Amino acid sequence: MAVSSIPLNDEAALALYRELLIVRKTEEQLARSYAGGLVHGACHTYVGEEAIAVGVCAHLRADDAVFSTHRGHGHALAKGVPPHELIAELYGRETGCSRGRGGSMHLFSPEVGMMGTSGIVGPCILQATGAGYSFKLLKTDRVGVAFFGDGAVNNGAFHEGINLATIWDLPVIFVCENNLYATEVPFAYAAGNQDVGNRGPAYGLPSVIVDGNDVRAVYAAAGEAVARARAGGGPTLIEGKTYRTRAHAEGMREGGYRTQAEIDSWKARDPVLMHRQWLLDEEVAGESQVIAIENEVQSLVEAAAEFAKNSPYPDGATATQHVFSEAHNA
Ligand SMILES: Cc1ncc(C[n+]2csc(CCOP(=O)(O)OP(=O)(O)O)c2C)c(N)n1
Ligand SMILES: [Mg+2]
Repeated sequence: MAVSSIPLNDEAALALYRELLIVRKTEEQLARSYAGGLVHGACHTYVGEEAIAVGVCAHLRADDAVFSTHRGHGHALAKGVPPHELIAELYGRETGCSRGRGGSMHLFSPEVGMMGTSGIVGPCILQATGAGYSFKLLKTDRVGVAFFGDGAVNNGAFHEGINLATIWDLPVIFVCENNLYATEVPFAYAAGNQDVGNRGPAYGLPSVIVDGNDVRAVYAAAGEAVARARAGGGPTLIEGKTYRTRAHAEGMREGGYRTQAEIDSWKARDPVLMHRQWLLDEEVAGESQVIAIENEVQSLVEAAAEFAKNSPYPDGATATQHVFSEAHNA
């Protein structure tokens, strides 16, 4: 999605709401589908964190490159993968964005600049740096974006990628989604410094901490970072403080490592509901207009799930196709 650049006008604010809903409703559909046995493989939902992908990707074009994580459905959707291609991929169908061969953690759609979700924590930081390097060599104004969790920031990839991007002034946005846990390990245990967005001065790049549940805050910070990168001003590190309100992955236990009170306190700051309330309070839209968007997105996602369910599985005889490039096979 590319709604516009800053400042946020009414049309863009409504477009952000629609995109938040697309991510939320698709994730809720996938959670139901997982429980119903339709999803093959793991399914890490992004519920509670939608404002980060939506606020960042609103500034991106199809020729910008996003590199993502194991929790990447929101990144793919916000970057422009349609819900029916995403759901079909998780159902293992030929109509999925990776032709049913990849599943949740191998979502690829180069046409819209979605350069992959990944089951490996960390490499997306280096891949985005590499994309930024090529964009700079090619003298374009394209940008590379890495989304990664708090679980990636004490990995060597973080240090190496951010340092290289800084010394070479690469057009890269590093977006840390700090949801306070890496699976069941609290960031409070894993890091001596509870902030990631204050590491910038140590590396020499601009860095900022934002409320990752506030789509307008993310939108503003990302708008500045993307504009700087396009203008040759180099990389930015953005930390969004957020929380996943579902289990680490569908089917996993919820209790034990975090309290219900903590989960509830974050649910009270739901990014979708917060933006909805802001639209109403600021009279950007009336209740009926907001409900119309909700109904439209609901129908879109239901139709996407239906499309996926009715799509064929790949033909077994084609198992070796679309795995390596055709040129490689020759
Ligand atoms: C290199 C590597 N080490 C360990 C794992 C196992 N693993 C899968 S998800 C995860 C936690 C990631 O936490 P974070 O980066 O904070 O993302 P979140 O799940 O919170 O969105 C780990 C350790 C992995 N996938 N890759
Ligand atoms: Mg985390």
